[in-house]
Amino acid sequence: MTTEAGTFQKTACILCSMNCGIEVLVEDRRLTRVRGDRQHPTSRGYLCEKAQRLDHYQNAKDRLRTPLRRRPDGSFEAIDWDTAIREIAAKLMGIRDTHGGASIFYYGGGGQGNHLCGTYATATLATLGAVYRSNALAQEKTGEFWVDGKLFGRPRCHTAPDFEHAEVAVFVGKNPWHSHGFPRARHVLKEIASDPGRCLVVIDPRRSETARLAQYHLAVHPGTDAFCLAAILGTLVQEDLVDRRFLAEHTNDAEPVLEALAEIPVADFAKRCGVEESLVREVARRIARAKSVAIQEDLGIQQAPHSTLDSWLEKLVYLLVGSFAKEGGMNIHSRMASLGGGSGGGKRGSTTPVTGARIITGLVPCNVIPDEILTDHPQRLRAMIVESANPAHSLADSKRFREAFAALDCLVVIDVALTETARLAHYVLPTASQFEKWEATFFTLEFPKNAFQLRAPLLAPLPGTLPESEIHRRLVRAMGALDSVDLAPLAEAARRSRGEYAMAFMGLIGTRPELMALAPVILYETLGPTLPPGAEATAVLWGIAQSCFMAFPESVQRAGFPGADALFDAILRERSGITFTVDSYEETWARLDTPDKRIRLMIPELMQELVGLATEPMPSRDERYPFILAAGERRSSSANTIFRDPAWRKVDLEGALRMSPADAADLGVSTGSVVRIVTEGGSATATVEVNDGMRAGHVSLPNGGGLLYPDEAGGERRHGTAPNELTHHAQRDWLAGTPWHKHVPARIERIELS
Ligand SMILES: Nc1nc2c(c(=O)[nH]1)N[C@H]1C(S)=C(S)[C@@H](COP(=O)(O)OP(=O)(O)OC[C@H]3O[C@@H](n4cnc5c(=O)[nH]c(N)nc54)[C@H](O)[C@@H]3O)O[C@H]1N2
Ligand SMILES: Nc1nc2c(c(=O)[nH]1)N[C@H]1C(S)=C(S)[C@@H](COP(=O)(O)OP(=O)(O)OC[C@H]3O[C@@H](n4cnc5c(=O)[nH]c(N)nc54)[C@H](O)[C@@H]3O)O[C@H]1N2
Ligand code: SF4
Ligand SMILES: [Mo]
Repeated sequence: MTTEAGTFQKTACILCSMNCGIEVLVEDRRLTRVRGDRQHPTSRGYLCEKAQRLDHYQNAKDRLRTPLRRRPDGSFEAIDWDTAIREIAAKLMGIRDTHGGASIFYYGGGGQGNHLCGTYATATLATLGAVYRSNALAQEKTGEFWVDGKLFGRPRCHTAPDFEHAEVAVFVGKNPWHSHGFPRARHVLKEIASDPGRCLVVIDPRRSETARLAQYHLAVHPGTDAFCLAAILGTLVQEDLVDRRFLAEHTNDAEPVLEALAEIPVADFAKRCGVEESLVREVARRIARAKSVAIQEDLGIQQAPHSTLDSWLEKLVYLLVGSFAKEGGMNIHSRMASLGGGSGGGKRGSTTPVTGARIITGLVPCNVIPDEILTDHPQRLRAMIVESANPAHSLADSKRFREAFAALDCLVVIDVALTETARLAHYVLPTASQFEKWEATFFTLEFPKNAFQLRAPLLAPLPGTLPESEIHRRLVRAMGALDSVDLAPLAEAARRSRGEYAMAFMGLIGTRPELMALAPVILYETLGPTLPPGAEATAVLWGIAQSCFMAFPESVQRAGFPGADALFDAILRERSGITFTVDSYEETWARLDTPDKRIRLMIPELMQELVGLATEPMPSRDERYPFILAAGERRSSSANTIFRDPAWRKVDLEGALRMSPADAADLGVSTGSVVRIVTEGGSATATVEVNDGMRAGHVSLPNGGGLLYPDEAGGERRHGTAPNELTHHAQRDWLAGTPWHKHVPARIERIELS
């Protein structure tokens, strides 16, 4: 759209999983104006304040402009692309040939705004025979995915909360006012809060921005959600508020679950979690009375003790009242492509080779990665490719990750910036930014309408950088994976017609099924040239459109696409994105993946933990660490590590440690005081903010702080506190291995300024 000021181009915000549609004015390679795109199918013009700051990502001072190679003394030297690709290919093939492809680990594959790199990486991994991979999901969502798998048949039976229509909306360890997590979050929250017939329930130790809007705020003691959720469930069962008809018609194994819940000592559990029993009961009754309830859990429980158990209990709340497969409730959504990890085609067990940790949705638990490296076990990991992630900063226990990375024979990092992880690499490959290439995410998590947006580049790649699709193509070629394959007939078929191409492609895979794992590169090289100039990287979406259509034919047809090619054409054409599936609420039943299409209410692996709550000893007060630190809160001034330039922040410039007025008085500190935080994992300094939303004994640091950034004087400086200098890799869930970032025992020491 053109205005007097110039041309606005459509793309999306890359700062959180909502990927709100935006229109951007680009002037002299700067993103000078950003506004919401009203035509975007889910955000419909909605934005939060952070999107205005996207130029700090695009034009950061520490953008990489050339491949780098580490010298023996640890410094970097610039090398050209051909050298980089040749050397990396040779090095990784050498490791593969000596130790096997399983010793090469892949971490990342996309952040909040970019998932195409992970798609192309599968070809590189297949060539190397790599089988183990992970990403940030394995330090937050894998426990929940595992529970979905138990209840609904498969982890990919992931549910969407229908807050737009829910009578009661419940947030457990989730602060959507800042973190979003569903479309147009602030509008929807305000709408519910202002409607006397509806209500918001928030379970959070902190009076968060969402809790301030809520009718019911259950301010639990940190880490006691299992007691709170069990008390709500106990009330539902003991006051006979469950939907017996729903349970009889749609679930198996309800009896043992109901029996266990009938035994929950509600009063004791309410006391244990620090919430009035009457409030717990009132909330349970309100939920039971509602026509519909939708619930969202997030990091406040996923990164705290009992996290996988909490996910089960959270889901039991809506299942016991039958708020499933209906408007305003929980429904199983479609997807454009899966978010979990595949393998590179090699064989992989269900546990990791060194520590035997459970692999969920193909992802190795992040907390065990150092243990899989720092050992003399013959199957240890020896090389790593890190792409679009900053694990040396974002995973628990940065110190241990630095040790582990130093022990690798080869670490390759593909990023836009010189991150904390890139600094430890043997090779760093600079990639074009998300506004300089075709991009998309597979955060397709909505129901009953689900949307997907393919974004076109707003500007040309920064000189010296390449899109990841081209990086992986070059790596695969350098490793010779396609040397024996004649792709000319495929390219020829693509020039003739899409139909002939499909036949030729299937023919090739039919005779050589092992080539399926290289499909992204094959599509890029053969279908790519027939697409708009420079859009080769979108060729992989032709394959993805085929599998999406095969998985959800009727839903895609209801969205107006008679076949996969019509879907692909619309993806390529529509700059604001498309609604690719349309469903009725009944569809949720069809998506259940249990043999009898019934929900399996009982999860035997978690039953003992549930029953054990009643006799769990009270945590003894550890005088060394009297506080619980939530390390990584989402604020208006946090955006993972996507913004590295500290100048993007308007408030909370150094990422304050929030603390209750009572604790501040005890410690003799006030807003602006500098303190030392000491934990089992390490120590760090922070600036205090006295905040009346905090409970006594609970302190909170923002997510994403402590990044190094160039300063005016030509040096660099660390801004804020890096939360994972304080976390410890051993503090994790026994089942899913997810970390307890939100529950770090800590001591706060006043720093006397001399
Ligand atoms: N502004 C902003 N938004 C973001 C991001 C960002 O960096 N900045 N990151 C995005 C990403 S990657 C994610 S995963 C989401 C995460 O989104 P959220 O999970 O909503 O974010 P957090 O603030 O980490 O944690 C949510 C809440 O958990 C509470 N909490 C702490 N301990 C406990 C506890 O023991 N029990 C309970 N019940 N609650 C507890 C905290 O007080 C906090 O209010 O946000 C996304 N959105
Ligand atoms: N203590 C503590 N730790 C946490 C959390 C917490 O709450 N507390 N939150 C956790 C959560 S939920 C998450 S999701 C993780 C997030 O942590 P990570 O998964 O490490 O990811 P991001 O911080 O989102 O960083 C994304 C990386 O991608 C790079 N990048 C940006 N654009 C591109 C591109 O186009 N291509 C490539 N190749 N790279 C690009 C950025 O420079 C950055 O290095 O952090 C986790 N860490
Ligand atoms: S909610 Fe805010 S940060 Fe998230 S995508 Fe939308 S504008 Fe960006
Ligand atoms: Mo996340």
